[in-house]
Amino acid sequence: MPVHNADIAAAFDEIADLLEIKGENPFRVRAYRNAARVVGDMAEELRDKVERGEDLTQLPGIGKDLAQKIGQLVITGRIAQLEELRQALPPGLLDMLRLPGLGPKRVKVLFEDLQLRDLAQLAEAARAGRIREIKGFGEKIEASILKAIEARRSEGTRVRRAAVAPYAESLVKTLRRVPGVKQVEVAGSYRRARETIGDLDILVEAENAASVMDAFTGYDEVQQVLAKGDTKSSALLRTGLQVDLRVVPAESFGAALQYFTGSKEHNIAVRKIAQAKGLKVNEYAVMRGEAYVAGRTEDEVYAALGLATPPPELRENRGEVERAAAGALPRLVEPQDIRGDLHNHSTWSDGANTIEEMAGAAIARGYEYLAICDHSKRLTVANGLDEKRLAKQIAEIEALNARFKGFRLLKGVECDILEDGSLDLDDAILAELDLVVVSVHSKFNLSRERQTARVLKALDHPWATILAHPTGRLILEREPYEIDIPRVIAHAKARGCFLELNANPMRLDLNDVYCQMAKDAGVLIAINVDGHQTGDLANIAYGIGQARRGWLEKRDVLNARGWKELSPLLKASRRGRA
Ligand code: DGT
Ligand code: CA
Ligand code: CA
Ligand code: ZN
Repeated sequence: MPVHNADIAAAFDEIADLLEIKGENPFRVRAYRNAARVVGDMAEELRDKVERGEDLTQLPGIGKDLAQKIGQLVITGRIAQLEELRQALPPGLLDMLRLPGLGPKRVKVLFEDLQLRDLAQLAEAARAGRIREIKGFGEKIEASILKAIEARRSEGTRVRRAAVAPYAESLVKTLRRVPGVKQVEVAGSYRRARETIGDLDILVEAENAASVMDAFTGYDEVQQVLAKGDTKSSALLRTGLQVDLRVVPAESFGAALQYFTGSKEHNIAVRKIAQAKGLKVNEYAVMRGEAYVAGRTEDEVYAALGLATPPPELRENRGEVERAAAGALPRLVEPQDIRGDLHNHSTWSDGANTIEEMAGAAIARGYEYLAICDHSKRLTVANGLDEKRLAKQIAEIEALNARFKGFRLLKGVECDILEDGSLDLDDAILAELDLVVVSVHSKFNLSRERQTARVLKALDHPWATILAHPTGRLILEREPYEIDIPRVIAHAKARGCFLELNANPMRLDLNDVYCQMAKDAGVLIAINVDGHQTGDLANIAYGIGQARRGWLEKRDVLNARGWKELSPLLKASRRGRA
């Protein structure tokens, strides 16, 4: 199995963890951690360098010893030192180390004094009140350990949708190539475009199940086959992601797709409708008594129940079943509805591409407009623009615009909202722009009252146009800050501003529920990629997925409007409050 940089980085991190628990020299530990970061960030596969016999000690932070270990891992698939460390220490200690609040020193004590070797034993000891007895621990730490273990359990091992997408796509491609395969679809939360995914559910219609199962378990990212049967197999990929694969006959494919797309709550509501009609629905078919009614296609299954087919993104039992029964489902926004993007960066602040390059990428997508909204001066780490530099940028954009036909760059800024709700740049320069995106990048820990007041005040500003990433959350990494979004929505409506659905797959902020709330309040949503390089424009797909989960239709989306329609909307949002 080929060794990727991520594998090398993970091995170094694990060595660092184990050395730390053993109480080894902190400098040695840090050398491994640094190396893990350097390797993890490298674009080129080290495997290729090793195979070409290149000198790895040229890389920052990689000495002779580490270079040799990389070579060992690439060539033999193992690092002898890591194997020895694993032998010497129980593997469950690493899980303990990853609990918030437990560093290597504490794990060492728990292991040596109480002989605790994994999370199960740790939880048991905490419940029995044995942790509080240890010197330096106490009741508070005992309680927080229990809480952290519970949280880990309920969270499971979900991953962001974007981390799963490449595997979903390549698996589908691999399976479609297997001779005799008729159809392959990804079902489950992935098909519903949830922002995080627990596992992948794949359905295949094929003449010969055995060859499909062989192709699946032989897929080169599979690390461990959990089960291999005639109709179902499960495997863990190298990333730890579980994939469940089912082979179903043609007459059941639609029923299986409906069932395994879920959600469970949606399925329960659908089953009730079926029962009321004297029908039964399961993963094989819709049945009346012993008689087969439907099951070949999803449309056929829903039609048999008197329902229009709800788009997968709506299937959360949030009203879609009633609407499907009434034949009144929304026509959700689609990728081709998007006419431009209203929040992008360039090399003027922390972007990787020039304004011209960003424009080229937007034109290549068929966009009519692209707003350049670099950071403002307070964000010094991002090389934010002050009034002078912004004035220069405006001149550059105007010069570039003279060269385009059927496309325009919009002059904008992503202006920081300061702690008191005022904006980071002078009104005079803001007045020169086509739009002003405002956002919170600091003081995340204000009280709900103060954070909300801060943002409302920013929206009161005569030139504020769009509130970017309104809750500040980073999926699976940072909770949203405390803020009253229903009030923000009402305020945006009253002031005639817009809210962003940030399409960066780490953010997807606003979330689905808030998008629906904004739509119901009549506030238009800008689905923006917040691009920092040309490739980021492709992230619009993630934003569209979330928008569809939020019931948004074309008319609810600000940048689903062409420039002719958009221009007066931007102007009105400002003139109305000037
Ligand atoms: P995930 O994997 O946690 O991100 O979420 P899902 O929705 O993909 O859930 P998963 O993989 O456990 O199951 C796939 C679908 O199968 C689920 O969305 C609905 C269906 N399903 C699973 N278990 C049940 C069940 O107990 N009852 C019903 N009605 N449907 C179920
Ligand atoms: Ca799933
Ligand atoms: Ca599953
Ligand atoms: Zn931004």
